[in-house]
Amino acid sequence: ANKKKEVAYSKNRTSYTKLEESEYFHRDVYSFKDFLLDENRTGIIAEFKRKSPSKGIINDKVTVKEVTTAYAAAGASALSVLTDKQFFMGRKADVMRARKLNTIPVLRKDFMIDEYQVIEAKAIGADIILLIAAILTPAEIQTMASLAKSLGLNVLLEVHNLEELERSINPNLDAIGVNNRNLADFTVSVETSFQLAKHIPDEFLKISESAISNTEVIKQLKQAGFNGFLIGENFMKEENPGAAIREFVK
Ligand code: IGP
Repeated sequence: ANKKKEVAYSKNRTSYTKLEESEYFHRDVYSFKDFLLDENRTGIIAEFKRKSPSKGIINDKVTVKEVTTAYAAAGASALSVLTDKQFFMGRKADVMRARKLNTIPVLRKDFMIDEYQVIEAKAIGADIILLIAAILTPAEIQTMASLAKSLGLNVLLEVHNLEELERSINPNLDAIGVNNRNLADFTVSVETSFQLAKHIPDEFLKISESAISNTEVIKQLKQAGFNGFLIGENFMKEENPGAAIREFVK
């Protein structure tokens, strides 16, 4: 068994070293906070998402280049790019491309379950990682968040309810995202954000995620203390997501 462990370790070591050789691994990441609180930006974290489990194909005709550069030009504070292949038709190459073409923070959107993926996120050019409370233990969140911080990455913790929030919160997190989509049945309600807002301590950035489709809701979310608004489908469902965000923020 020891031998096996050793082999696994040296295998990991080799692949970690590969990641550390990436041109992006040693870059300084953008501060999520600086871009979210920048008065000249919108607070919108605009998502590139081809497909989702709830909607199926949303848009597989557009390119990372045309969409992310249009999002950034329209004043998005950050980009969210899916790297999960199975459910979202995402790729790690999409994050690399978004990184190369833009000068705002990029969130690697995926189901992160181990430290390798955190190091990988840095290596592909991400600035922010997502940790989902519903699929991680508090200890895993703690370990992955502190590794992310040691690499200079920003950490966004996603919660769906008060119980997840209370058990998962720790000082290595930068932002707390309230997901308005119930992962068990895919139903959505922005009420989730309004209910949880007051329970998020002030030292964390507050993000509302999913099912945001008009600027009136954003106004109300801002009043409730939210700094960021993660929006995917509302833009991606259009033939031209760049035109959609321009119209949205006009
Ligand atoms: C965006 P919407 O409803 O605007 O497309 O939602 C984003 O919040 C959603 O894609 C999301 C997600 C996730 C996807 C939130 N948390 C976790 C994958 C994994």
